[in-house]
Order: sequence, then C-alpha cells, then structure tokens
Amino acid sequence: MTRRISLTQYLIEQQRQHGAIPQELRLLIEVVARACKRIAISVNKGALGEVLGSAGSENVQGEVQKKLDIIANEVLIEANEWGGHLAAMASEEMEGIYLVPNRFPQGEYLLMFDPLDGSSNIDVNVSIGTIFSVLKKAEGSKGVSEEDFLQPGSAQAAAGYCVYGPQTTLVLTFGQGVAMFTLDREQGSFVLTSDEVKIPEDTKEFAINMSNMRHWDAPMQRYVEECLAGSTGPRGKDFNMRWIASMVADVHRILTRGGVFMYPWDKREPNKAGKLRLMYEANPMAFLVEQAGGAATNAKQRIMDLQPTQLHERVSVVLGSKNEVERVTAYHLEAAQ
Ligand code: P6P
Repeated sequence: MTRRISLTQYLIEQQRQHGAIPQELRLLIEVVARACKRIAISVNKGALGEVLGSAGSENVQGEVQKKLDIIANEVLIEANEWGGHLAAMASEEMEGIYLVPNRFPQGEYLLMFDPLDGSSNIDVNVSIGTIFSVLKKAEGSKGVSEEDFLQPGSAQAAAGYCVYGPQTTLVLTFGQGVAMFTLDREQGSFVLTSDEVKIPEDTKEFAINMSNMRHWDAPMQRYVEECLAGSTGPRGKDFNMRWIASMVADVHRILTRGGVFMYPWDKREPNKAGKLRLMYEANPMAFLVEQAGGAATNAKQRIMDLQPTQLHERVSVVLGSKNEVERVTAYHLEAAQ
C-alpha cells in the first residue's frame, strides 16, 4: 500500500534521497500542480461556469480554440511567471515563446505545455488534461530564445500531466520512476496514490482512431489488421480496442494497465509527420512511458532521441507496452528496407 503522503512531502523526500529534484525544480512542479488544481475547478464547473464552447478564435495550429483552452493557458502563465524559476514558457496555444516579464526574477528552467489536451471532449464531458514538459536552459546561455527549447526529449528535467476525469490525477517523473497523485478535494491537495507505476511489457489492448485506417502506411495497417484477426490470425490472441481521443486519458490507461497507443503518419497530409506535437505532447508522454518500463517511438526511432527543429513540430507516436511498440516499429523498419 502506497504511503498517503502529500505532493509536497513526496517532492521534499525525493529531493533529499535522490538529489534529482533541485529546489527550483521542486518549486516549479508545486506551482504547476497548483495551476492544475485551478484548471480542474474551471473544468468541473462545465456549463455552470460559462466555460464551454468555442472561444471564436484559432490557435497557432489553425484549430478552433475552446474557451477552456484559453483559460487553462492563462492560468498556467499567471501561476508560473512570477516565481523566479523560469526563463520562458511555450504553449500549444501561443505561436512564440513567452518570456518571463522583466519585473520578475528569471530562472534556468523552460516550461512547455499543452494547457488542455483533448479539447474536442470538453463539451461532451469526457476526460481531458494538461500535459507539461520541463527543460533547462544551456549552462551560461545569455537571454532566452526559441532555440533554447529545441532540445531532444532525453534532456527533459521533468514531465507530467494532470487528467481531469472521474478523479483529478497528477502524474510526474523526474527520471526516477513515475508517481501518481490523486486530488483530495476535502484537503485541496494532491496525495500520493501510486509510486511504482509499471507498464506490462505485453498487452491485448490497442488505441488508435480506426476511421483513418485507409490513410495509414502499410506497416501500420498490417499491425492493426493482425490485432483485428485475433486468435485466428498471426498473433494467436484476441485484442480489445479503446480510443478516448484525449491523449492524456489514453496514456493514463496505458500507465495504469498497459496497452499501445498509436497516432501514425497519414497519407492525406504526407508532409506532416503526424498529428501530435513533439515538444509538449509526445516528449513528456514518452518520458513518462519509458520511466514506467514502456517504449515510445515515431514508428522508426525513439521519440526522445529526436532533435527538434521547430517549437510546434509534429510527430508520429507509437507508445506503451514495450513488446508491442517494438513490434510496430520492427514492421516499419522492415518495410523501409
Ligand atoms: P482524433 C486531442 O485533440 C489530440 O491532440 C490528442 O489528445 C488525441 O489523442 C488526438 O488528438 C485525437 O485525434 O483525430 O482521433 O480526434
């Protein structure tokens, strides 16, 4: 049974034991957690809070912004800009980076986030979430620019998400495993509920948007067709399928009971590597999944090895139970030869 300690106590113990969490990073994560609690309050209000529906604007990706997308983005910016632990922030909802205003002290960390992932689910009361990734500025670099953010996922100092579902759950990694915290609404604080998160290496559950099947490349079609063939096919076992259309919720299920999540390249937009964003969706989720014993590739190589070239660049994603991710990746490498 996991000790029911607060997020603060957990972070301080990790700081003491592993030294993996410098004081400034601990403060940063506590501020992000508080921001997620505030976002959860708005999300949980739903129609009562006049926060549903479209904001009547588009984000940098050309996607219609929901009111809650903008609210969540503002909450994260306001919560993090004054603390002195950040140099700058980047968000799916903002084209360029957000420099910490000169009236506040500057720090060494860089925070990237998708403030509210799964926005299409907001108005239909299905789980959504906040995804975040923390990098550190290069030693001695003066000022801060977009280039400071363009580091591979393997350089992340921390990553996590908060899923706003039946429970509000914060999931974190600093490179020393994965911990889950459930929001105790009576106390108003996150309480440790799992500190040994492990993804089974095998699974019978896959997650993909099947309506796009005819647009995938052959190796992805092969993998899914074999899953659908079940016990009568080459896999010799039946599979189950889930697709929540909120990456946070699908990844949370995989961290909790295993599975493989795929958002592959699609021939309708051949010049687009995939739908999901590398810096603030794929990289943080890849860090968490690998720290829980899983794997994460872009169907050809490890996601956390990719060298980013743009802040909002997209990537194909295959992540979850190690043996399934390796199988999907092997099919793609085989086809490439
Ligand atoms: P589709 C949500 O918009 C998101 O970015 C991910 O959270 C989710 O996995 C995916 O897109 C869903 O995409 O095409 O199935 O709606």
